[in-house]
This record gives sequence, structure tokens and C-alpha cells, in this order.
Amino acid sequence: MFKENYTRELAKYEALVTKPNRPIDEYNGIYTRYENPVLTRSHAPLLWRYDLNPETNPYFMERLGINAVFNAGAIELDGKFYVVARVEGNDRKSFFAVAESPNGIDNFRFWDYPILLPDTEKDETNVYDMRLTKHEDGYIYGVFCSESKDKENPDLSAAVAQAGIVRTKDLKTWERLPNLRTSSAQQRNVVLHPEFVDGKYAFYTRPQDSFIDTGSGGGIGFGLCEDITNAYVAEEKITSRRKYHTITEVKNGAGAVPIKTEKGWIHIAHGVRNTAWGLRYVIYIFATALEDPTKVIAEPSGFFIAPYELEIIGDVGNVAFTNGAIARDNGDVYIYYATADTRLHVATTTIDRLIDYTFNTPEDPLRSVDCVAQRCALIKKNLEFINK
Ligand code: M1P
Repeated sequence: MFKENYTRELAKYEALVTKPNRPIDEYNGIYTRYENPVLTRSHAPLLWRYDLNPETNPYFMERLGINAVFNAGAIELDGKFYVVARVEGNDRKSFFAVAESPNGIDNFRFWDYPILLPDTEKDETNVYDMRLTKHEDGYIYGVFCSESKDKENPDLSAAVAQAGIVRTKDLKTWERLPNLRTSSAQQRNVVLHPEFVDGKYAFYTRPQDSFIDTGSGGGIGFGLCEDITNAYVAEEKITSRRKYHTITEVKNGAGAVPIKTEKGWIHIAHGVRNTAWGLRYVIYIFATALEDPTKVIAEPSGFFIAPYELEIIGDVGNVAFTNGAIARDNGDVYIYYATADTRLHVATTTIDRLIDYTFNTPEDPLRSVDCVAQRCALIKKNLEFINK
């Protein structure tokens, strides 16, 4: 029984991780989506889940299940694509694991061992959503959410989110630095900017009053830090703001490390609004000035990626979220986005297309009447052009 089950499951696993991924037949000219997620819980190696010794596991029973594989930081090293995914066990605890692929679109395979972070934050209960920044100081930084119980609050669900920081040169050996300190009560979706700004490290932050609600936090923040080994941001300046009756009304947060282009820094972020069905998370784009990464210079209207058809369904429905993208020297861009806090996908585009989308998509005029006028102007221009 053991051998039969093991052989079958191993064959299924191999077929899954080597399955080619093809573009779907849906066009928008902006990016390409693919048929299959690049990582799911079934991509977790059998080694992680089963005891492979028939004497101690005669039924070939799963001992440590994996519930989901989603929000992943991403990086290209020596021409290979790496993601550091959020892996969630059946026990609800998340951890990080490296998966690599030769082409960024399929054949992602996890390394044998997940990342065992140095245990320096003794109150930390959960970790998730690592952003990988190739910094000009020569290190690769991983900035992630470090969550612990709010001991001041008797509510069993009360938690505190802060930004954890690790650094590495090879994704194998990780040095843990003290968590980022800011003047905000909580932080999530913190991203390290890849360059020094005014000679200092620069963080995108997301000030929030409590674990879920951003409260008075007006949007995506930005702050400078003198010493990354004892990171402190004294002042947070808001860049992309939350706005009434838009995709960012309830909250927003930085996603992938911003991509440097000739026209500005392109940010791939997430926005959240409320619905009768609960929160809806979508991915949106904005750009900031090269000489001032806090100054928003373009913000295309609406969402860039929203959860599509079956992507809507999962552990936390109606969520599209990103914390990783790879922009290659040849101009190709790979955006890793997760849906429903359940699985990880890729969307591909190019720097040229991203620039065109960012700077030529009209901004949200914020009122229905103005949106209709905006669309009528496009129709008029098109009719004049095709009837010329
Ligand atoms: O469940 C959706 C997302 O919720 C959080 O994002 P935010 O802090 O903006 O609410 C994150 O915990 C993220 O991991 C999760 O995908």
C-alpha cells in the first residue's frame, strides 16, 4: 500500500512541477496571463509533507500538510528566476521557502528545505509576504511582516504587525536584523527601496492604527533610515493616497520593489475596497519621480490586475496581491501575483508596455459624470479617426 501510494503521488508531483504553462486567450495589450498558477500547495515537495519511511508511516499518510502557497518575493540571479513564497501549513503558520525556475513561467521547484529564520524575535508568532530587494549596498534584503500577539489587548485575536528584516547574498544564509521601528503603531507591506536616497536607506511603509484597519494611515508611506542594522524611520511621508470611492478606499500597500525606468519609478501595489461580500483586493500601478520617489507623477485609473474567474475563490476570496516582480535587462517583466491567499500566478509584460500603461492610461476622475465624459472623449476621438 505504501509503495503504490508513494509511487503514484510522486508521479503526480513530477507531472505538476514540469507541466508547461501557456498564455490564456484573453487580450488587453498590457500583460499576458497564464493557464496555470506557478505555485500551489501541491507544489510542496512530498518530503515536506509525508514520512517516507514505510515502517513509521505504513499508510503513507500526510503528517504535516500544506494549506497554501502564495504571496512571493521575486528576484533574478545569474539568469535564473527565484521566488521566496509564503507557505502556510495546515496549522495556519506561514514560513518562507525558495522555489526556482529556468524561465519564470513554469517548472518552479522548491528547494529541499524551507528558510529557517534566525529566532531573534521571541514574541513573533507568524511571518509572511517577503519583499526581496537587490540593494545597491550589495546585499539582498528580505523585508516581511513579523506578527505577534498584542499582549496589551485581552482579545485573543489582537495582534501586532511589524516589519522584519533579513539579508543574504545567496538566498541560503540569512542574517536577521532587528525589526524596523517607526512612529506608527503597526506596519505591514513594508518594502526597501533598491537605492540610497540622500545617502540613506529608504523604506515604503504602510502606517496603520491596528492589525487590520489602517485607520488614520492615509496610504503608502515613505521614510528614510540611517542604519539598516538598527532600522528606525522617524518620519513617514504619504506617497500614493487612499481615496474615497476608488479601489484604494479602505487601504493600499506597496507591493513589488519599484522598477526603475527612464520615466520614473513604477510601483506595483495593492488597493482594497469594501463590498457586501467583504474586502476586495486588486493590484494597481503608480509612478514616482526619479529624483523624488515620494512624488507621485502618474496613477492610472482603476485596477491593473483583479482576481479573474476561478482566481476569486480560495481561502480569502476576492484577493489579488503582489509582493514580487522581476524586471530583466532585456526589458521583460514578470509579475508574481497571488489570488485568494491560496496560490501564486505570473503575468508577463515589458518595461515599454508598463511605461505606456502607466503614463498613457487616464487618471481616475473620481466622479461618475466625469468618468462618462472621459469615455465619451475616447469614443469621439475613435469615431473621428475611423471615419476619416
Ligand atoms: O488577505 C489579503 C491580504 O491581507 C493583508 O494585506 P493588507 O495588510 O493590505 O490587508 C496581508 O496579510 C496579505 O498577506 C494578504 O494577502
